[in-house]
Amino acid sequence: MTNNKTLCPYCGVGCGLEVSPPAQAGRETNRDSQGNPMWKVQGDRTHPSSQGKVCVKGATVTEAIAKDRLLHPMVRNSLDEPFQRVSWDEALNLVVGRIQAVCKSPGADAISFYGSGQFCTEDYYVAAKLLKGFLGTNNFDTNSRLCMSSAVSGYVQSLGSDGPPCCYEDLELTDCAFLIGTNTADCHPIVFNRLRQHHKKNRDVKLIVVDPRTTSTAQAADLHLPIRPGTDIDLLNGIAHLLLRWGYFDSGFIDECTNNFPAFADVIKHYPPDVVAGRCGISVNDLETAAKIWGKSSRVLSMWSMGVNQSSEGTAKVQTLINLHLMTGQIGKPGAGPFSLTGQPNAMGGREVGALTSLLPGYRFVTNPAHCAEVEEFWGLSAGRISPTPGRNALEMIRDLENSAVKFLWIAATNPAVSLPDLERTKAALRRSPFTVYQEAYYPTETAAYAHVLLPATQWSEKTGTMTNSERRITLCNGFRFPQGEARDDWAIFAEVGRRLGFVEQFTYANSAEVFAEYVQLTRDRLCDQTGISHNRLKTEGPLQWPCSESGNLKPGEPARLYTDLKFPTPDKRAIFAAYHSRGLAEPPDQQYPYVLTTGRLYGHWHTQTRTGRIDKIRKMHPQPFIEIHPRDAKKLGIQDQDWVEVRSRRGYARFLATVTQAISPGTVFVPMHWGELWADHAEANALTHPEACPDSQQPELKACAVQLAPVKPEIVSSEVLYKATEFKELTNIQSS
Ligand SMILES: Nc1nc2c(c(=O)[nH]1)N[C@H]1C(S)=C(S)[C@@H](COP(=O)(O)OP(=O)(O)OC[C@H]3O[C@@H](n4cnc5c(=O)[nH]c(N)nc54)[C@H](O)[C@@H]3O)O[C@H]1N2
Ligand SMILES: Nc1nc2c(c(=O)[nH]1)N[C@H]1C(S)=C(S)[C@@H](COP(=O)(O)OP(=O)(O)OC[C@H]3O[C@@H](n4cnc5c(=O)[nH]c(N)nc54)[C@H](O)[C@@H]3O)O[C@H]1N2
Ligand code: SF4
Ligand SMILES: [Mo]
Repeated sequence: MTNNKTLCPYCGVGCGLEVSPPAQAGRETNRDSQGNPMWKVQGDRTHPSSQGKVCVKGATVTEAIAKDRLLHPMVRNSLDEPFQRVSWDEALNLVVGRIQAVCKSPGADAISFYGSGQFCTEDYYVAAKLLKGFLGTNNFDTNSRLCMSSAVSGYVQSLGSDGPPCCYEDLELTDCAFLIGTNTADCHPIVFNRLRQHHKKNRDVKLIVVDPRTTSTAQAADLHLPIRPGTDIDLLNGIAHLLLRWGYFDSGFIDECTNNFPAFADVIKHYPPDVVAGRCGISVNDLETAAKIWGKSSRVLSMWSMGVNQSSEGTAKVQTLINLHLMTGQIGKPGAGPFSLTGQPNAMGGREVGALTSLLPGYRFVTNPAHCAEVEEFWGLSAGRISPTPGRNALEMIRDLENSAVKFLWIAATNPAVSLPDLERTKAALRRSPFTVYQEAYYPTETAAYAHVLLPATQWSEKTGTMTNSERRITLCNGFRFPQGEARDDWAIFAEVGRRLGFVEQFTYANSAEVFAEYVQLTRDRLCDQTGISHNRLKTEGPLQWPCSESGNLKPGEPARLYTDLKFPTPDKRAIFAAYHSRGLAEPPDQQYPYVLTTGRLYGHWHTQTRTGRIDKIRKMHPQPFIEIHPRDAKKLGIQDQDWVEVRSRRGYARFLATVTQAISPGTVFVPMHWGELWADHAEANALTHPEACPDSQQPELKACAVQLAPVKPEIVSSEVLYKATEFKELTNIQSS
């Protein structure tokens, strides 16, 4: 394996890429549309997850990596002042001095760190060691709070541990793929591609899609259930009701491998088909068809993502889906299982490393004294140094900025001024922060406007580290370009801060391979055992799935599944049925706000567009934000296709061009999440959303809020939504030197 193999830095599918330099002897130079030389990308055929395939995002990624980069450390005293370029030494002195002062008074609890599923495992690890270990605060959260935390909490509560048990080979072995709350075709394209091939080749293989919108995923389905937003638990309990009634359950598995079935059976009694169909807004016939397909299939693979997780009952939704697998014994065997599709490229790695407020490395919990003791010993800390209480999560961070409990905010590799809910409130809270460090690869991004210190980070292509994809496969992302400007690797910045705080020995690493080697020791004998993996092994043998212990004999490319012995990591080795009734949406529509707004993604764009907004091909694909409205609602409101519409919620407003389409259910509207302040005027999905969250996972309900709609006169909005990077530069007052 040569060192031009890497991983796509976008979604959790984790496709292998091969990159070749812009100018190669005897070959024509690759250029982007502006004529700049560009690294060429192709799929890595040897990568077991993607087998040479890539989608448009992976294929165009190199077009954005050198544009609008943050090149030097910058500081300013207040948000109204311009940034001044400083040396790394000055910037780090300032940061370290501030941490020391805050730790002295009022104490480390006033520090909040907010990171990202786009970190490499090594970045997370050093940050977690610094914050949770050496600073003694669990106020370390990541944007996975908005993304995967319900999946984590659902897996933990139903199966005893986090960790998707399936692998991609199951896509080609299943009889029934049950896709719920996932637009896989647009958001996990290469997973969908593999599934679709299998589905097309085998007429008996069934594809069921549960989504209020007729997405491109739903269009490929044998059965599409366009349920009302927030009625997933009704649907899943309704399917369980029929499976029980018709005798499609595995009593052996239920008896031998699970607990709590009676409580679950008690709940599903209350979900007869007519009640469920009415609540979900689907026909009894379709509900029965879904249950029949599930019941008759010998291998059922369910997949889900944000339509399930981003909900005020996200954990309950995940567990209710897992219930169906437990009831029918559809887990721990090829082609079957509850498969959470991870959003970001390394959200999985974050979970393994403990990058949520309640976690520690190796799937450990801060609330478990034995876990704390193990990690303390490994890091050479005194007993009790790690706090036994979960720290401040993303939403609590906003709350505590409001009440001035946060004195030092450190944000890295995420753009909360676009991606957090209830943006007006979020921005006001960020504005109150007495000291914010923002560690980014690009400039400008919306969040830079709220920073006192900007630290330039290297990004994919410039740094070497590992990432774990949805099927628990770890790939080495090789750095293949020189860093831009003075940018440094995230892990190296955290380590440098650690050394400057006096922990020289504990934070001295020659390279990221050393960081990884240290980290894997904390996975020894844990479910996510990675002690058999090293940068060197990944380099020579290619990507590896965990579990992969030192003594393990798994060969590269050989599929690994969890729970094939039907033993689960709970105290009595049994999985647990959850018994949940549906609670519905946190903010249901009413007379004043009669529509449900749902938000999500488009095929070409990635989140807040820091990369994809700078790629011509993708901007042409999705030139502007829009709102999908059903023709019936449009007619009632006097809105025609391409009219401007103002959308208001209790928290804010935004304006979009209408796309009048049957692809959305009546009563529901959809807007994409990708347009922040930098890319369009008043088109932020999160200006509208609310921060109500799941009580178990604390994941906010980004998928539903109540809104009202009204047509607006075209003269009050600009006819074209503009790319405003230059203006934004002035807005945030950067001074280039
Ligand atoms: N192109 C692209 N791909 C991406 C990303 C990207 O930004 N762009 N981001 C990555 C990340 S981090 C993530 S988390 C994933 C997200 O991947 P997905 O979860 O597939 O994407 P979303 O569009 O956020 O939401 C999925 C679907 O949930 C549906 N939905 C809304 N409410 C409900 C409900 O109540 N019940 C059900 N069953 N469905 C509902 C929406 O209509 C939508 O089609 O994508 C990853 N891949
Ligand atoms: N309404 C609504 N809101 C949502 C969602 C939704 O469906 N609807 N989805 C939520 C979900 S699932 C997610 S995951 C979030 C995503 O939201 P964000 O995390 O805010 O989105 P990104 O644009 O991916 O931001 C990542 C940032 O990291 C920077 N970056 C890239 N690589 C590196 C690196 O190596 N180091 C450093 N330091 N920086 C780097 C990028 O330039 C970019 O600015 O949005 C959430 N918000
Ligand atoms: S499917 Fe995901 S990982 Fe694969 S190329 Fe597309 S964005 Fe990258
Ligand atoms: Mo995500």
